[in-house]
Amino acid sequence: MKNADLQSIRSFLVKLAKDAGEILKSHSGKESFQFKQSPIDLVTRIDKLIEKKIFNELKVKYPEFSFIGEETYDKDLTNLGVGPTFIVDPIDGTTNFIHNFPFSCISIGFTINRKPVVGVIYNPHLNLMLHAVKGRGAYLNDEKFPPVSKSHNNLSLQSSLIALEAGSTRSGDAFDKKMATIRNLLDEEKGFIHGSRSFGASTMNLFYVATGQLDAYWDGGCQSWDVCAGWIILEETGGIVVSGIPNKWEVSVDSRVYLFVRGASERDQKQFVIDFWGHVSGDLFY
Ligand code: LIP
Repeated sequence: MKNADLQSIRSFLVKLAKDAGEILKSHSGKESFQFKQSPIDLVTRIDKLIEKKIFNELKVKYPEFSFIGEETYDKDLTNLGVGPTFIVDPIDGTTNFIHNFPFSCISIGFTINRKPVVGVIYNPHLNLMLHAVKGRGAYLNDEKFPPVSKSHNNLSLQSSLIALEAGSTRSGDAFDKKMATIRNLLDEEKGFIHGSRSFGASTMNLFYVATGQLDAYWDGGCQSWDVCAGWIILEETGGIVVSGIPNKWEVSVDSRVYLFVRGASERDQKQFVIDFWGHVSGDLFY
C-alpha cells in the first residue's frame, strides 16, 4: 500500500476518533457497567455503541479491510491475518471512563502483514490527538513530536520511571508472576527503579513513553487493541517494542505481553531491555 494511502487512512481515522471522543466525553462518569470475563473486566453500553459506530463507518469507507474490535472479539473466531486490518479499542481505560478519571481514549490502529502502520489515539478530556504513519513521524495535535531527550540521565533501569499495570487478570500464575516482577523492579536490593506509574490505560502509558516522560511500559494480559495504535506512535518517536517475556526480541501485536521502551541510543535501549528482563519472574501465559 502506498504511503499516500496510509496518510489518507490516518486522516479518516483522526476524524472518526474525534467524533467518537465527543460521545466518550459526554458520557464519562455517567454510565453503569457490566462484567466481562471477571468483576474487574468492565464494559458499558458506550464501549459497544462507539465500537459499532466506528465499525459501521469503516465498513462503508474501507469495505475490503478486516476489523478487530474489543467488544466484538471472539477468542475462538477472531484472528489477526496478514491483510489490512483495523484494530479498535472503543474506550481504552474503561474503568477510568466509569470513574470519570480523565485517562480514557479512543484507540484505532491499522496493521498490514500483522505490523502496526497507522495509529490514532484521542483523549477528549485532555484534548490530546496523537497520530502516526509508519515512516512519517508521530504527531500530537498536528505538531510533530520533538525528539525524546532527557538531560538528567541516559536510559538505564536503575534511574527509570516505568508504567506497570495490575491489569484485569487478577488471579492465577500469570498474576503471581506479574506481581513478583513488579516487586523485583521496585525492590531496593534488586531493580530499585525510581518509580512506577499506573494510568489504567495502555494508550496513556504509551503516550508518556512516546514523549519520554516515562522510560518504559511493561504489561501482560492486555490485547492488540490496547497497544496497536500506541505501538506505531511510539516507534515513530524512536521507541522500541520487544516481548515482556525474556529473550524474545521479536514480538507480535497480539502476543499479550510487551515491553515498550522510549527513544534513546540503540545501545542504551538494548542494555535496558536486558536489565529489565533480568527482573521478570518467568513466562507469563494468558
Ligand atoms: C485496559 C488497558 C490497561 C491494561 C488492562 C486493560 P480497557 O484496557 O488499557 O492498561 O493494563 O489490561 O486491557 O479494558 O480499559 O480497554
